[in-house]
Amino acid sequence: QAGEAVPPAQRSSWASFLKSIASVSGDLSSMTCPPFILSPVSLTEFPAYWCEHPELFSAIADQTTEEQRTLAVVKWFISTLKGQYTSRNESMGSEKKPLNPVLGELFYGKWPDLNGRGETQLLVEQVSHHPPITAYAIENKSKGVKLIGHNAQKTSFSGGSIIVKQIGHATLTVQLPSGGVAEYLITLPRLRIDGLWYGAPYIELSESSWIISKHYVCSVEYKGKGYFSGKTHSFKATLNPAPGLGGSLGSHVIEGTWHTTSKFTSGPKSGLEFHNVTGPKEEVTAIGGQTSGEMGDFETRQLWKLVAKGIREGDFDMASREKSKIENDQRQRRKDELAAGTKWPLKHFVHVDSDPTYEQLGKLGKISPSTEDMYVFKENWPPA
Ligand code: HCR
Repeated sequence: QAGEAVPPAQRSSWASFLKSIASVSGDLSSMTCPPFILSPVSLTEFPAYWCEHPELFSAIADQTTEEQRTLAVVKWFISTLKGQYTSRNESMGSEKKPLNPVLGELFYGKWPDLNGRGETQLLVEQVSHHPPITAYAIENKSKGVKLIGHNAQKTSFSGGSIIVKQIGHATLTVQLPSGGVAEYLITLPRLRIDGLWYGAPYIELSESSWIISKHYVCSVEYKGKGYFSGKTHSFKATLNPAPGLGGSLGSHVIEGTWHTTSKFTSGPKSGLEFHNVTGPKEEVTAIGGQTSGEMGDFETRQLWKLVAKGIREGDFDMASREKSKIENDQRQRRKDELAAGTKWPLKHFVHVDSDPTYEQLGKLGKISPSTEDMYVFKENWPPA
């Protein structure tokens, strides 16, 4: 039944929200939603999902051949999808609308060194507000593995679902014992948000994404219920040596469901398990980014503290009052900058119009668009 999962008092505002998304497409982030669908977590915290399995991230550095390293990158990538796309359903009952970060919002975190895997650090900065763009750097310095990326979303409405095209990409680099660096270009899947009619949104992934290095081209195709395996959250990863590199590099096909397990279905390891995320995950520890170790006013959990408290405790008047204070402060800052002819300075990233790694590796997978902008990490954190 329509609105079944919506608290009765919020059904009419949910219906108006659905009507408005059908007509306003592009950016959902600033739309007003009924309280039941609000999440107390800002989008700047989402890049932490890339490292819910820090041991898989660090294991990339422990591989000795290109083939093993590529398989380790694909295994880490597939293992991040459960957190990225289903964790709000698990923790909050359905997909929710995250807090819309302000320009310059920051989030710092880490995963500790356990069992010799080394510490992994996370840094996130909101580098644009309109449209919302989030840049991140995740690094395990002792292992020499680093992920730099940014993401934005373009939304549209089709057949009762919200379609989210992810814009942006990530590059994973690994320092090799030989002194060289292996680079992997990672592109992002398309999302379909279903279940809106009932007020219980959830995500299914569609189309494909790529992981490309100069040795391997891996496409990951996503399908939901009723396609290749008939199961929700299905994927099929096909790894082939880059053009001209056949020889000693093997091809592999891996199939399964990204929120549970998968196995090799073709190639030398056929029949063996590939990934398994049915066990526990490891949440990031948020840390203060200031030299004193404290959180500054622009750090996510400090900035949104009272709004998040209001949402968690059901005090939506407080949440909305505190949110308006943040928004008014932002409006004033933009006005002042305009009057002074200045621009908000990014703290950790520099925007550039094109990314040579994306262009060169992207050609191997024939990905589109053929060029994308990027946010170069200034490598200025943590302070020495
Ligand atoms: C689309 C989405 C905001 C963006 C979120 C992204 C794409 C952000 C980057 C992460 O790496 C992966 C990721 C996961 C989320 O699933 C995705 C969010 C899901 C919903 C949210 C919309 C802006 C909110 C729509 C409101 C609905 C729930 C009614």
